[in-house]
Amino acid sequence: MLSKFERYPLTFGPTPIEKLDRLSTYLGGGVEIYAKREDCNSGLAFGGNKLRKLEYIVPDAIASGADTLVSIGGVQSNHTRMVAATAAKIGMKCRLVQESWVPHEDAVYDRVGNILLSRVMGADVEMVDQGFDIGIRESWENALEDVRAKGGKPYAIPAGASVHKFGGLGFVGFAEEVRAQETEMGFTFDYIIVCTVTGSTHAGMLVGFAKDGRQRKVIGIDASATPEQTKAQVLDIAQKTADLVELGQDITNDDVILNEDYAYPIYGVPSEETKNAIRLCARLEGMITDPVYEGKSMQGMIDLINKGFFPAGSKVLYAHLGGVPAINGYGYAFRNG
Ligand code: 5PA
Repeated sequence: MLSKFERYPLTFGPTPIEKLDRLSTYLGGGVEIYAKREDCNSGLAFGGNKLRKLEYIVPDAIASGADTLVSIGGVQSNHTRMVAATAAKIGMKCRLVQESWVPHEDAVYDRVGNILLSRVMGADVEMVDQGFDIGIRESWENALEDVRAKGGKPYAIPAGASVHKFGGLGFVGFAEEVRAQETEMGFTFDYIIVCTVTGSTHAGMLVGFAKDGRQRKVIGIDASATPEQTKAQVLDIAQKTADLVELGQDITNDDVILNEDYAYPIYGVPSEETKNAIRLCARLEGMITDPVYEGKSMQGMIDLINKGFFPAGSKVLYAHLGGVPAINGYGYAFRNG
């Protein structure tokens, strides 16, 4: 589905699929849980889901003659870290807008984890006092203008690389990769769990898995706590991406399965249940998930298994999308383990 698009490699190649035996057994053994380790996908600053997206965006950035990648996220944005790493790798400058998307408890929140790494990689980091919003932001448009005013040539990458024209392609590739791995392993997954916020990860998967009729088996776990906006953005990106790859079938609102039950209390703040899911997975599997995204989708998957949502014998693929560096900003929450 992607052969006509140029791709700039930023990842090691196909990501491993790992069986989570101890977690599966702990949860009763009725469901087999596997994890696709997007968190281990690259040597670029700890990797993560944004690199698959950026692989299809970088050729356009280079072709545009730009000298500066400009993007936006919260203070502990994984996406902005990935843009900083990508800029370093391709020899461009990087300008990042870090908004105050999360009310935080830790004094070091704006000094550790993702933002620390972005600064080390030489990004020009601007802190902006604005709350959470996955849409197009004035602060980001101002940053683009500022780069221009200073004689630079910016290349615009929106939040999460999502509403970029090529933002959905990377995760179409994820679905194709899973299909090839399924052929090798000799079985197919019944469900795919994905954490959803700005939408292009979920949207790309929908399009990729629509090819074999599995788009409604992609279960998005909302972590935005603004699910209406997120769902609409997933649908829009999925429809545009389907056109782009010439899928040949419509993606409709009913194809977007977004579970809203685990994003509480608010974006970026883990509930007690999220923290417990992070601990459980860490203690049974040594697999670390973060308090903003993957911890919430882990909590969602565990709860859905406990509730009997997946029929006995189901094989569930948890997409581990990365994001672990942010846990450094949550030392208080985990001060006692
Ligand atoms: C993010 C996003 P989408 O934004 O494509 O829906 O992906 C959700 C997601 N898991 C899931 C991890 C680890 C993520 O980092 N992160 C954003 C960021 O700024 O880091 C875009 C919000």
